[in-house]
Amino acid sequence: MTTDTSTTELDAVVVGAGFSGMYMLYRLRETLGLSARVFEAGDDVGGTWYWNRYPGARCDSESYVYCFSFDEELAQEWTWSGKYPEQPEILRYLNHVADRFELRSDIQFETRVTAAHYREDLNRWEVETDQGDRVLARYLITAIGCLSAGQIPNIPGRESFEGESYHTGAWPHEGVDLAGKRVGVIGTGSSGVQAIPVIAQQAGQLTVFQRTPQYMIPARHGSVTPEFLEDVKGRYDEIFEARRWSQGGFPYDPAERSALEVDDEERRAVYESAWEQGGFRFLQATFRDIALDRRANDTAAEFIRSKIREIVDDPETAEKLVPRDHPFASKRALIDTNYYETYNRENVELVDIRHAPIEEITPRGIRTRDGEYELDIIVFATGYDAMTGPFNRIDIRGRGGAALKEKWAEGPQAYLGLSSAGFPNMFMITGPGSPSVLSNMPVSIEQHVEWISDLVEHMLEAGVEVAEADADAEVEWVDHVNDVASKTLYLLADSWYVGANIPGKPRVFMPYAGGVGNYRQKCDEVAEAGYEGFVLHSGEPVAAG
Ligand code: N01
Repeated sequence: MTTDTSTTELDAVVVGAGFSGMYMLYRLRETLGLSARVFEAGDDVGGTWYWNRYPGARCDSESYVYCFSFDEELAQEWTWSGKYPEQPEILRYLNHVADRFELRSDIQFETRVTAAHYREDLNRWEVETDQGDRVLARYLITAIGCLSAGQIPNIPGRESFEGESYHTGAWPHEGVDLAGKRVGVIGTGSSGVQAIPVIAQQAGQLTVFQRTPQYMIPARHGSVTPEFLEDVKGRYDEIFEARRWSQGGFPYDPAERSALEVDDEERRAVYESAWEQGGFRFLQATFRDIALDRRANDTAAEFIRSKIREIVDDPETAEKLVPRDHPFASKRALIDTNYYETYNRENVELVDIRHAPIEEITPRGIRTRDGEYELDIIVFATGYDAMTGPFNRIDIRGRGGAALKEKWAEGPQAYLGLSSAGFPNMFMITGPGSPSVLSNMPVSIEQHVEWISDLVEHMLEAGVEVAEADADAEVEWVDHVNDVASKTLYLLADSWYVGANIPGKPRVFMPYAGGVGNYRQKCDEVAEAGYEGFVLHSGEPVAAG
């Protein structure tokens, strides 16, 4: 890249206008008084919640905790209508945030960042977009999400299909008319299990192509009462503080007992109660060792298997739905509404593609080893090239022109998931090696935005030009991330956490499983020790060329 007269100079470029990019902009502008521009590919704010408009899309975190906490008035004035926030409501919330803090004036929409090269001669990032923008900025902050690079499997014949096809993460904004149609859904992860029960109600016939049966916990979705909202709003300080220091970013009382220290009757009663309450409590507030000890996990898994057999009328279909090949929650725990019940409908068929794999997509539908299924619409609920995929879509180059994609070819390398050695002044919100996707996202996002903002403030006050992760500190952190993961059950599943869903992706566990509270403490200690593990350069640019 070269610098010419049309180059804009700014303090910071932020990539993405979801939860993280919006709050980062607010901090850069309002707290630090810096000039910043956010580049956003969509034509409005919202990130994940702008793109994911598939039927049934909503968040698995309860609404009263799936929100910002940085502004008390914002927290008090917003009223959620449901126990879980539905996609349109989250999008309304994020639009409200954009309006309230007048963020749009510094967000450039319909603009995708294509390249960001670090100019060592200037100590600046040179950022290019698909709209021809060229910006020089001191700080480059990625707010690109962990699950924004959609993945459609390369099934032979895909282009030949004569019907309509959609990925859940790029759902048409005007909606899709499913009435009376023969719809096929490939994929039964979080997106699929939310979409399937709703599609079943709308479509003429629904065929679900399932590769791996999953464990699901009922959401018990419903509306929230004014009394409930009044109660939580009155306790928001306490709730938000509990979120910050928790394992997963939820204010639930952590479980203290082992699943193995109680008898069968008591254990079942604990699971029944959590099953009735619904949601992530089943994982986080029943027994402390479900995610850590295989025998403890087996008790939860067996409980869920028994529920599947109770709910699903046809024993053969129930057995196809029963997960056996991985521990509960070693893939992302799934929260559902009438998922298993949906298979009792006359218009729904479950196809086990582990047993009879998809061989091709034909002009008329999907052909598995056992036969052809004729379809009008195919829905790809097939997930994402998670965590590293969004980075790989941008040509990011650091010192010496080194490409981030190449540095991460064997797995992401980042100190605290915030910064990667050789990429000075580039900060990643919820980058790999941080709790991110294992947590209630707004909690992790706020922690990162505030930590980055504090670091930038420190740099400005101390006359530090460049902050960069130290290579040794990075290696140590990545080793720690791997070590913590090895003590969990996550490595026992083929999940997107380990990149197993992307052919050729190295098998590396990408998020940090040590918990939101422990991680926050580590980040705070690093800051208090003068940003230990970072190299801080002062003064003039360090190199020319
Ligand atoms: O994607 P996934 P997702 N042939 O990767 C199957 C977040 N999220 O979009 O398990 C056939 O989980 C794949 O099968 P298998 C959340 O963090 C949150 O559903 O790999 N099938 C699987 O069934 C979540 O974890 C919310 O064997 C193929 C499915 O497609 C993450 O986003 C809502 C296949 C993909 O599941 C991703 O969820 C939605 C192939 N070639 C998403 N390739 C909420 O908070 C993949 N599959 C509610």
